[in-house]
This record gives sequence, C-alpha cells and structure tokens, in this order.
Amino acid sequence: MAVKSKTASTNTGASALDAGYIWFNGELVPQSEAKVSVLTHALHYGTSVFEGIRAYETAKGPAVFRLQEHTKRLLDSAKILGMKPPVDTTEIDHAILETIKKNGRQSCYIRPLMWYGAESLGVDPTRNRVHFMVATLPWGVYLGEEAIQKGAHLITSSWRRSPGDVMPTKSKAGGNYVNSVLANQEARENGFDEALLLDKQGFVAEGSGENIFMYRDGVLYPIVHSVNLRGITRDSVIQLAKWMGTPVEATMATRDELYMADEVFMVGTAAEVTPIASIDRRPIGTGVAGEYSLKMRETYMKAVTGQLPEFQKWLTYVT
Ligand code: PPE
Repeated sequence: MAVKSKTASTNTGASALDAGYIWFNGELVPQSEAKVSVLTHALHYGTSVFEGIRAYETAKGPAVFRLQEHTKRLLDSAKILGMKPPVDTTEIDHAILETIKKNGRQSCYIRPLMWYGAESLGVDPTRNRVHFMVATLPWGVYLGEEAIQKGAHLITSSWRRSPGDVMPTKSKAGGNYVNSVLANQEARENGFDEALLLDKQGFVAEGSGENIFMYRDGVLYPIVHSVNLRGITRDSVIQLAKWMGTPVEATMATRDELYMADEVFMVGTAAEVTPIASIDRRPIGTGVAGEYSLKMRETYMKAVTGQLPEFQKWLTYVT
C-alpha cells in the first residue's frame, strides 16, 4: 500500500491511509470512528503539535526507538504553543504502546498528535479543547529505496527556513510544516528528491523533514543552526559516530561547504540515514552514496533493531 505520495500536486486521494485502530481521546477506536469536525481550529490555523516515531522489528518483538525523547519533545512542542496537553508522559507512552499492540504490526511509523478542537473559531484558541490521538502506519523508506542505494538528489529551495522570531521552529507544530511542504513540493516538481533549506543569510538549516551531516577528511560535521528541529536521529547518529571512533565537530555551514564535502547525508525518523549523491546538480564526492554514509546507515539500522547491546537503552519493547 502506498502510504506516502511524494509526488507534488497530485491530490487524487486515490490511496487512503489504513491505520487500523487509532488512539482517540483516551480509547482505541477503528479508524472510521476517529473523526473530527470541519470546524476544527487546527484545520484552519495549523494549531497542532505532532511527533514522528518509529517502532522496529527486533528479536524480542517490536520496539519503539527513543520513546522518552519523542514524548518529551511532543510535550515541549505543546508548551511552546502555550497548549495545555490533556495527557502526561505516562499516558502518552501508554497510548503509543497500546496502539502498536492493538494493530499487531512488527514495525510501524507512529504519529501522535495534539490539536485544538472545534469549540470556537478565531485565532484565540483558549476556548478550544485539546485533543490527543495516536496512529500507527506502515511507512517504508522515506525518500525511496533508490535514494538509499544510489544517494538522493537535493536542490536548494527558494523557500527559506522560517526564522525563530517568525515561527517557533523548535516546536513540531502543524503550521510550521507549510514551510516544509512548499520546499519539498518545489524540489519534487523540479525532479529532485528533497529540498535543502537555507536561512535568510544563506546558512544551511535543514531538509524539509531531516537534519543534515557532512563528512570530510575523516571528520563528521553535524550541521547546526538555531532554527533546526532538535533532531532525535541527529543525536543518535552523533552518539553512534563517537562510538565508532569518528571525530565529531558541530558546525554551521553555507551551501558551498556542502558542495566540497566528501559525503553528505540526511537523517530523521522517517528518512533514517539517507546518503546524498548531489546538491544543486553538483556531485557530492564521487556522486554516489558515500562509504561512511552507508556505514552509518548500517550502524543506525542495527541500533534501532536491537543489534547493538550498547544502545539497547534506546529501545522500549512493546510486549
Ligand atoms: N527537521 C525537521 C523539519 C523535521 O520535520 C524532522 C523530522 C527532523 C528535522 C528530524 O527529526 P527527528 O525525527 O527527531 O530525527 N521529520 C518527521 C516528519 C516527516 C514527515 O514527512 O512527516 C519525521 O522524520 O518523522
């Protein structure tokens, strides 16, 4: 089943998502019963916060990768918006684990969401109830299997990343993602796999849904910028790199620094570790998926599937 169409401007609605049971305000209901009003505040103003989490198949059944960190970030996202969560850490974790159990998938993408309901319109959300749901979905390779094997092709977006005094970029708020949608759509329409977003000054921020790394002369450089989402995959990759003995030096970068790198790769819950073959039609290194990027992907996949004893601490087993 196609769960994600990355082709821009083809809103045919042909393949509907099938999430099975959804956690909806305190109970598990069939997807057909998890309905909201068309007057939902979040639908009109983007006033929602969400997470993207993955559960992987392991030798001991499905395990959620870095659940605590994702739950914390969901609550932080709500706090940034001044949204009062109807659930606490324990309830969020419980809802996520119960939804995975109920649907019986060995691996899945988990989408928790909090949003303002339909009690009133107008930008003031204070009269609106905050709702909470969790859906679990099958979700394969984010930028396509070919991007993993051969490397993905990036194009610098004409859309800049919103500055931190325009949008709360540290919050995974629904409204923030219009920026990502536009950038990704533009890249796709021009035949590229993904967009590279810069800030107003030309510094590299991130992808539409990924953080960026460059690798040069044996050193790994996480590209940092104050507007970037504090990526949980980025943190995992930094820890794995140190464990592998790679020197790690966080840095800001302009796009030409990426052009000169030996390797570039993107990371995110959905994207996992995706090698980059070219940026703005310039080959990165030899223009194929780099050796270090592939090694990091392999190591990351081992960690998330419970094959590295040192990183078992990142896994929450579902059973
Ligand atoms: N930056 C942005 C803007 C972003 O959305 C993500 C995740 C990241 C960085 C990486 O963060 P982390 O997942 O904690 O490593 N993007 C999510 C949404 C993707 C989507 O299309 O939806 C994701 O990867 O789940």
